[in-house]
Amino acid sequence: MSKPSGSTRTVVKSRYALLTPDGFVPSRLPGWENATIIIHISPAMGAKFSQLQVTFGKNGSGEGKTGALEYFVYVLEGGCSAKIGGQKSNLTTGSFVFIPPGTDFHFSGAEGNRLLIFQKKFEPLAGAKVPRTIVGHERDISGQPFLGNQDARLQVLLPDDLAFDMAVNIFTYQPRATLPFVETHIMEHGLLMLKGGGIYQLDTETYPVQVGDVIWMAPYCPQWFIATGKTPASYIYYKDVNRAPSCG
Ligand code: UGY
Ligand code: MN
Repeated sequence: MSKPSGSTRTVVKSRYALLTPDGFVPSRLPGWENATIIIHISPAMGAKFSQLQVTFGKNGSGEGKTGALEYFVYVLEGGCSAKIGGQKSNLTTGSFVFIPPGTDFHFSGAEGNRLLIFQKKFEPLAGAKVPRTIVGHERDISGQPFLGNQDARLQVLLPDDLAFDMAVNIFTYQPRATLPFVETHIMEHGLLMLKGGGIYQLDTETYPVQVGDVIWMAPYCPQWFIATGKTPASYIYYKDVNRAPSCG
């Protein structure tokens, strides 16, 4: 008799993970009230950053201080009010906020509104100022052809400035467009599929991916993507950038 086992597309390996919504289990976090929090990626799996998804319930809110961390908050769905270091903003789907270390924050949203948050320990750069709070919207950032490919476009949400040690980009692929080569690099990634679907190659394996799926790629995890649906595919992803490797 074959051994009984549950069914999921989730795979967790030492150098990458594909996490699918069927397996998500909520956590409660201090400072967040009436909100369901899924911790997608964290140092517990070997990453050097965290990726979280927040879904507000009725009168949902979240507040705290970033401390040694920097946060990148992206509005996945719905409106949201933010107060960052005393500055108030109204956010809509596609808005984003970069919150520097040592900054007070407060978010509130209507029931069902969703946020994606990347958190990383900020590594200062000698001689450079600590980046300030940024509030922006993806619609104001044009997609540039990736390595000359008009069908694979990258929106770079944070400034290309050495003072920043994280990048967050949205990559949009027309049907059949691909990453041009199998990338293998020191930077790690946290990724959420926003639209469409495709096949992700992680190390030597390939996996079908769809909206809501999460991928963690450790440094040097070979990676490649092809959009396989009839409509464009897009994903938002985090990347650590602009700092020399630590040599012990
Ligand atoms: O920025 C990147 O490394 C990006 N091209 N990687 C990816 O989409 N997996
Ligand atoms: Mn990459």
